[in-house]
Amino acid sequence: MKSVLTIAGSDPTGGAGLQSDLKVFKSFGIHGLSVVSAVTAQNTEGVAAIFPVTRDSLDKQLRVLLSDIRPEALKLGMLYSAWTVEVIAEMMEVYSLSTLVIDPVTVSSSGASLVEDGTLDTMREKLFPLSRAVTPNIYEASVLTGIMVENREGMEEAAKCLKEMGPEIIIITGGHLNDIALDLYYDGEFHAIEGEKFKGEYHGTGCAFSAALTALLALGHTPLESARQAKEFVNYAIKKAYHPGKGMGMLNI
Ligand code: PXL
Repeated sequence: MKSVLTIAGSDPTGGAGLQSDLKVFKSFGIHGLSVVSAVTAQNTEGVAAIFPVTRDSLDKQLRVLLSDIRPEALKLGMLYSAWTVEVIAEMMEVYSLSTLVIDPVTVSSSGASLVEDGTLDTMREKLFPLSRAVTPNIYEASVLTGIMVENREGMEEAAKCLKEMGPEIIIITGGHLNDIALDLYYDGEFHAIEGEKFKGEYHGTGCAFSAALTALLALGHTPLESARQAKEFVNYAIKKAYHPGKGMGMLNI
């Protein structure tokens, strides 16, 4: 069985973060490895607090794990602190890791900031050039590029700008666009991945998309095929979503 590693925050609701990533990996028949970057205190109504791990903790978690198991692919979710980027870049080199998928998490669906100042800049500079894919939503694409992404033209402009930062492919997920449901895939050529438009906010859709993409790449699918299947996976999970708490719905993974 292939192994895939997520470096992400802990979400006690199980709807996002490493808990969600592990469920997604399992759905694709992949053994999930997880290293915690930060612990959040949250429920379905919102994020109450974030407790980043120490640099020593992240470093040790990774070294001990990677000296034993070699993951087929690596997914980055909420990193929180800027120094996490340096630790991860070093580990990629020391353990010759490839197939890096970056979900450049900035805010939670409930609106809480999930990064410290400077983390995204460092990530763009040090990790984008090493990455196979970066999967921002329209807000994250706007923050990373300074281009206000509100429609297809904006997505195209931002995708080109992001690709110049080094990743092999960019997928801008358009779930938050006003009236269309469009993910834009760009590898030098554009491919529109269209889908159904769902009403309401579902917790962890970005995490699930990116985790599914990582699993599919690890299984050897082409990036475009992986992106298409990952979108179908998330759409199905949204259709079957449920409400275990008072707030946002949970994807059915
Ligand atoms: O959906 C982004 C996200 C990622 N990681 C963690 C989160 C969230 C959103 O709340 O809590 C740990």
